Amino acid sequence: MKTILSPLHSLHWLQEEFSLGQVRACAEKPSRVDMVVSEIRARGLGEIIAPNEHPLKHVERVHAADYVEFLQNCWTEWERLAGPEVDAVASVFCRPAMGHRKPRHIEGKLGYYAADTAVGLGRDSWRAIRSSADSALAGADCLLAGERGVFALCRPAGHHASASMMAGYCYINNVAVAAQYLRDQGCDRVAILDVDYHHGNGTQAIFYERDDVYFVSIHGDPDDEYPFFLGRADETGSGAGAGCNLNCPLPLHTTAWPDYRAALAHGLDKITDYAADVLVVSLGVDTFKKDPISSFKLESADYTAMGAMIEGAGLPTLFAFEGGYAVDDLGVNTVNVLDAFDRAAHGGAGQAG
Ligand code: OKP
Ligand code: ZN
Repeated sequence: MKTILSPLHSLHWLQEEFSLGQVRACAEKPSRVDMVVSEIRARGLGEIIAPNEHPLKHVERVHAADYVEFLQNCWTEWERLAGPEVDAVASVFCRPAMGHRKPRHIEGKLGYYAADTAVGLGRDSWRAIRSSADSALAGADCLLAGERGVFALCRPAGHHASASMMAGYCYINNVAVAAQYLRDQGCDRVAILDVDYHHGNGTQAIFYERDDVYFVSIHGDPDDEYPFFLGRADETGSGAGAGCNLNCPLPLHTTAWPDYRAALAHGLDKITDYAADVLVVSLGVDTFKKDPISSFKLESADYTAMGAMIEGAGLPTLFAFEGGYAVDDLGVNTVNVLDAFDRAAHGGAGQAG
């Protein structure tokens, strides 16, 4: 399987995040990608190529133009105010009781577009953000060219970002952009499977009222876990999208492979019933037992089983990287999914590369 990766990802690195009342080192860092790259090379998964730049109009099919403009220009306005050393981070937030008028001041604009403090923008963050979306789009191009499976090693991640909102390390929703692009290029029905530990609230919100994109997310129960405000089982879609959203919240601390596997089998059955043309997977491996910010109990070998199960859906599949913060095990767990998919797709033989 081919991997799409932009070297520009490392331009985005927020050193600190605010959690439980304290500033601490950010779990989301460039070395996450380095670990995955080493494992791809060590296992000979396939070639790693940089994405070509795609027109921003594809991003604007799912994100509001004013939001995309904000992501591009935030730093220039922020630097004038806060200087060149400090990342732009929101410290006020636009709650429903305040209406939703966009202010002129950059501090206010940050609060208008951000859902939390885990989405700072540094000097060159935009270049990394755009390159991450380009990786997803280039991955979609591979499916359109007839490839069975492809891996977009996206960083930053995307699944918490919605049309006009950045949240939880996510700015552009890479998977949503790719899914919309696949629709625009002629795929009639797209399924998205989100196996990241956190609910894909952004992806859900973008497609909630649509029946041309079916969304499944398996995640820590949002009653007890980020993103807290979306991801319940009773959120099933609305309007034309009624019945096209499936949330499988699972309990924190006790969820290991047998329960996870049952939820995944159910989600894949629903995707099969939906009769999608293509599958896009939000591939987060923060379900791992040693993940520092998560509470599921998956083992490294479980990711091999996961990859084979996903292949069993029989669909052209774009994997896009999301979370996973147990850095030492990140490469093995991620490549276990991809390599198992490849082996199942090729009838037991790994692809040379
Ligand atoms: C991104 B992805 C911590 C608050 C949560 C944000 C987590 C974002 C996870 N007290 N911080 O889905 O892996
Ligand atoms: Zn996550």
